[in-house]
Amino acid sequence: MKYKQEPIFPKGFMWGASSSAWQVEGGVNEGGRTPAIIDLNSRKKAGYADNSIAADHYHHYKEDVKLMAEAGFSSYRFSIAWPRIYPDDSGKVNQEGINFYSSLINELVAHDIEPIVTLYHYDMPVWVDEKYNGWYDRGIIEAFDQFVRTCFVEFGDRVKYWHSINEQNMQICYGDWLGISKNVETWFVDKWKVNHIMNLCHAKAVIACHELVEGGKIGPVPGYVPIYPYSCDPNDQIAAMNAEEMTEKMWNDLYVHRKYNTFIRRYWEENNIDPDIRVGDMELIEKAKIDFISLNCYRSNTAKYCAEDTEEVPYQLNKSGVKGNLTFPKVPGMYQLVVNPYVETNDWDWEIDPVAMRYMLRYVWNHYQLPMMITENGYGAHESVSEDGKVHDPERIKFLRDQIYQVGLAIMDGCEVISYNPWSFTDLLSTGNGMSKRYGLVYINTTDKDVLDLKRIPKDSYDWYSKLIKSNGKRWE
Ligand code: BGP
Repeated sequence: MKYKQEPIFPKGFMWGASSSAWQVEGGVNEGGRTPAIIDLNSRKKAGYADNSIAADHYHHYKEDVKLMAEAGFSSYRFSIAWPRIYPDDSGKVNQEGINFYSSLINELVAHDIEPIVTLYHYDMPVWVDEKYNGWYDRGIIEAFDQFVRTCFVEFGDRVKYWHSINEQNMQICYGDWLGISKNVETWFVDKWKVNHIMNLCHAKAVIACHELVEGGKIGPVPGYVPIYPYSCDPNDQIAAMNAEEMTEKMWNDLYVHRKYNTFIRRYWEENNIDPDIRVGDMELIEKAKIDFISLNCYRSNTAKYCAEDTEEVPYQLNKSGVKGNLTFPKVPGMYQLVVNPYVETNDWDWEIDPVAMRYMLRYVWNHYQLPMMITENGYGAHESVSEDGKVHDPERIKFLRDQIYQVGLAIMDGCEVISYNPWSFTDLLSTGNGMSKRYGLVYINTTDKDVLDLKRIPKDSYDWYSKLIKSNGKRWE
């Protein structure tokens, strides 16, 4: 539908940006923090910088919050590093870790910025990984519960918006890349047990939040990639639905309806998969009623029919940042992903598709009727400082303008969206590309090879975004 007026964002809409602890903080050996499984991810997988310094937010958080405030932020979505709170197996809380986050939260509150906190964004303490074999052993459920309860008690007086687990679906779909699978060979079966344990952790967090945080609200953060059928061939439509089920819908159904949907149960039966659901598990999940759904959305995908006798092809993400290095998966009998001729792509072959944002919000609203926030959305690029000492990022401005406009249209369509937090506030480590793939509204002067002065340089997109949000979504120029 075309509206007679520009989109109107509701009063009180929260505008901010997003980060995660291991990607932004640095200071990995400071304040009593011990190693996390993700610490070496970037260097190990592709030779980029690790997170020992990252954007050094650990030492610059006051300066960073000041920049957020100057831009007019009303929210900031970040995560708490589990190994800063429980650095070892002793069961003793690390006061220095509590102090760090408490101080960051105070700083935000003092500047009228709503803290939106994610409890788990890939940084499982190594001691938990060693003791419980990561997410494979049910022992992790109690350890996770202890961690989240501590966070609710320590920060719940000031933090009212919480997230359980970041992109559980992506961690399961890309277990190897995100460091949670222990054995690639058996992951096809193992992942459903791991996923079930994660669901139990999510459920515990939801229940504990409602118990311990007065007025606290909590939701999941699925990584969402809207999927279109390649054509009006009915088989392509079914393929798109299959892809949707296997990469995102079954998770969202579980969070909202608090039971596994029939599609995934039939899939397990057909493939002789036992997700190890024990007595009492589903009762626990049933109690975990979420308050909203947060969505990380960067791109869209397109699915096509894939015959049973097709040879299976695994998904290979483009890790080089040179266009043309992504291999779409083929899942025989289910779906294959293909190039969408209607959309552009970035250097990592990610589709640039603003309409997907409106489509996703409409889809999720239609299915679940829960308030939504955008917790990630952004434009990753190779960037450097220009001769004039500034960072000009017109492509990011275009990307954000187009995407936010579609958020506005979805709101006009009747969707309840409460907050928009693009990835990322400052440049920070990319999951697979270190500092080579930058997303920030603020440039961080450092590179994968050399640690420079870490100066904060607001990019052109920072100024543009600031004007837009100070007008509550009215100034688009
Ligand atoms: C999301 C993750 C973030 C972030 C982002 C961008 O899936 O939640 O942690 O990294 O993707 O991805 P990348 O850094 O690989 O470009």
